[in-house]
Amino acid sequence: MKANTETKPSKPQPKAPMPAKSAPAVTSNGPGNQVVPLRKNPNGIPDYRAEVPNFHTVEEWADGKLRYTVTGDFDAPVPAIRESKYLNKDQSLEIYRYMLLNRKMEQALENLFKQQKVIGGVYLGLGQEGCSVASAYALDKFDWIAPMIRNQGAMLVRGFRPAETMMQYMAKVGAPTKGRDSGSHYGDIHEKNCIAPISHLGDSLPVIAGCLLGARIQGRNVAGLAYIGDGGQSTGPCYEGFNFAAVQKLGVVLIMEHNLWAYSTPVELQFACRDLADRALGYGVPGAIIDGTDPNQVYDVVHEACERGRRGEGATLIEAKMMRMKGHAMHDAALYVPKPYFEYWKKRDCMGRFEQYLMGRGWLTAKQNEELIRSVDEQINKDRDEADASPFPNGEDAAANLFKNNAETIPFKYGPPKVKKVSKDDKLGEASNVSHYK
Ligand SMILES: Cc1ncc(C[n+]2csc(CCOP(=O)(O)OP(=O)(O)O)c2C)c(N)n1
Ligand SMILES: [Mg+2]
Repeated sequence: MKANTETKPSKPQPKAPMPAKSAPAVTSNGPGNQVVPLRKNPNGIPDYRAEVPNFHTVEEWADGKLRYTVTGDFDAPVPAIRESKYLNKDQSLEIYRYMLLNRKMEQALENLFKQQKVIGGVYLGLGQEGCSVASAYALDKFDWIAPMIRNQGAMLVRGFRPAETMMQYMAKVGAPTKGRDSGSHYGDIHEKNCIAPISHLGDSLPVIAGCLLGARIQGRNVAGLAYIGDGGQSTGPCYEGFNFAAVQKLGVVLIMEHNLWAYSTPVELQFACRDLADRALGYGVPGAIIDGTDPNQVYDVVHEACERGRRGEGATLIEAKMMRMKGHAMHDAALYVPKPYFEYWKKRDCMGRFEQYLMGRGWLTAKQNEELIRSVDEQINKDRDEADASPFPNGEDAAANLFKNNAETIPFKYGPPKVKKVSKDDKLGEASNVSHYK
């Protein structure tokens, strides 16, 4: 497709196209899967992808109206996904099952929305399931997670049942917030170490950094997986929170989910650097670029980043490139997204690619796959019926349990604080009272 050369000069110009690199000529997923050599981007950031797409969104003004067109090679062959260095057969199949559960739960949510049984909007992670699931799968029980709206798969891995998520969207009494909040605004700080997202983009970064600092004060370095979109990464709180984690060498693993759109804003109008992972240089932490539709890449890179975090070696910034395959939420038909994008990314759908990989390795037969899909369908139907049958909360309970009882002590998760006592007579005064939490 041709670039629009008449873009208004007053508008931001599209970034210089990435060097056109043809995709490696490998399409097999069988044993002896290809080893695509690891690339580095021009700033030296490792790029684990098997291909580097070279497309761009271009603004076009016609009859006083703005619309987007695209440039680039949309017909590039689809490369096979990478082998995982760590995942065995059972783990890979478990990830695949969670991905199926994620996709089918969202299909059920979409239907519930259309039946007007959902209170508020529904935000879908279609196309991003592999990233959500495989990244959360790299966490240990004692680690933390700060999900965003499209990470319902991560919540499943963390232990929320599909019925709980559906009840949450339907504001039912059985929901994690017992019908007091809707949508994705739920978490669990007691068992699942999951920070509830709020609407304000970026604000979970200072919170997860604080959690990890708390853990360190209690004598333990843990990993904390946080997600932010290509839009949300531009916010002040995202910078402040992640910078703090970088400075304190906290194990925050930040996945920037680069899905090409922030609501209706294309990434070309969102940030001026070539790759979001380049931001790692500014923060002073290791960075990596991964294909968000390849669960093996996602798992391996997040796993290694979490291990670093647990060793007390600090934060990591990972950019996962993929595509938001629906509108921002159910109310948004995404008509502003040029069609070639959908066609290109549909061919790279994480579900199909992972299914093919598992079959190619002989880890999943067609019959086992059918059985797996049937069992996931069954579970989703059962959970949906449970959610549907759950009552709405009683009006008189609306204010119950909204605030923490001040007299209640919050138990330490990892042990009593290990802090140095500083003598009042210390000549250095305030400065020496500052513990640097190393
Ligand atoms: C601080 C802040 N600014 C604006 C918004 C409104 N808003 C909600 S979602 C969204 C787009 C988010 O895009 P992105 O971060 O790329 O995530 P995606 O939806 O693509 O997953 C915007 C602008 C918000 N919630 N918070
Ligand atoms: Mg986005």
